[in-house]
Amino acid sequence: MEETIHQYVMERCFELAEKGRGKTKGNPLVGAVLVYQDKIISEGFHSVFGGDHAEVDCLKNITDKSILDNATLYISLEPCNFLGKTPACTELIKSKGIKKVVIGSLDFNPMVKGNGIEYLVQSGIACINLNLTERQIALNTKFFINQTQKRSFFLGKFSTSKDGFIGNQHKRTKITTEEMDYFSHQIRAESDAILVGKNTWLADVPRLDARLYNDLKPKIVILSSDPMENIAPREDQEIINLNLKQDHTHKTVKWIKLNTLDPLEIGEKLLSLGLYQVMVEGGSQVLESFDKAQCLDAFIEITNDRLILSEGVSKPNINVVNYDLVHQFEHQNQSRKDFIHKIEPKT
Ligand code: AOF
Ligand code: ZN
Repeated sequence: MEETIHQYVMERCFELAEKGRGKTKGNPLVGAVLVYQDKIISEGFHSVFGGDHAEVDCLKNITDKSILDNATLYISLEPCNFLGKTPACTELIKSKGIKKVVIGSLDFNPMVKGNGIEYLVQSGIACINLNLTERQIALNTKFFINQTQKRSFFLGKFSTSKDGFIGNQHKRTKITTEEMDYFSHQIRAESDAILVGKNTWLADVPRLDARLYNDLKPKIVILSSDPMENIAPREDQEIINLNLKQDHTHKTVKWIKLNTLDPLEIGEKLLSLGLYQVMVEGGSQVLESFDKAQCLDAFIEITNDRLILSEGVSKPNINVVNYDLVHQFEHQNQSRKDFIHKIEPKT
């Protein structure tokens, strides 16, 4: 009976966590619920990067402190126990006098992972871990990759004609309609940067912003072995050229030298720059290199089923058996398929 209640309330925590999607940057999606005498009396979630954690949001409305002694706090993720951008949630839980906590799973962040629960137990607070690790990874895939692989989460995107071409060699071809581009711009807006290879950049110096969705300007990352010259600085959008020779800054353009253009090294560098999610928009060779290195964490394929190009640059040859198709929809003769790389939950 108690187990059923735990699962039921935890389901609500996961539902609440979803409300923060797209807004928490490098932080996880987390939901929390306070139960007193078999009733939910307060709810909270992590709604913005740098803002209140789910527990804080949930507990801040409780004015009658006497009930906390007999209440149970459910959190989709183990509470943090360090001072980050916000104070430790374990301290808050202890100081509020809560005696029982149920969590969905441990935190993937090595600074927390198990320490939060250990601290609570040592403080005399009863803790139950429902061990919903796979569910946690599905909810917080980006956070999981950032924390366990110490690199950016890479989300690929390409648009193709019905016969499998993404465009011409030196000029960009319009494949999708603006209505479909709106959804792509939404993902750009939720990404910290957009990465392209040198050829894609030179083909038509794309704007790489999210204008159809909002005014956000994700950073632009361009890959090239030799440092690129003649990159025109953009006043409101930083451009980073990852290359093998030069570190340099000029206005809003940064050249950063790497030892290799291996996706793993790229991912480590970009995460260290605070780029948690990076959209990889091409071309095909770049997407294939990320796939080969097991660094293409997800990708979106949009096909215009009315367009036949007959020649041009072929769509990337991605090893699809390594991915799960998680979502698809059609809009005006175009179909979009969302894939996520399969993950072994060895946390
Ligand atoms: C929680 N509840 O709602 C979240 C947690 O810099 P800070 O202070 O925001 O801390 C970020 C870390 O805290 C993050 O890496 C993760 O380990 C944890 N996130 N923890 O107890 C929350 N968002
Ligand atoms: Zn916290």
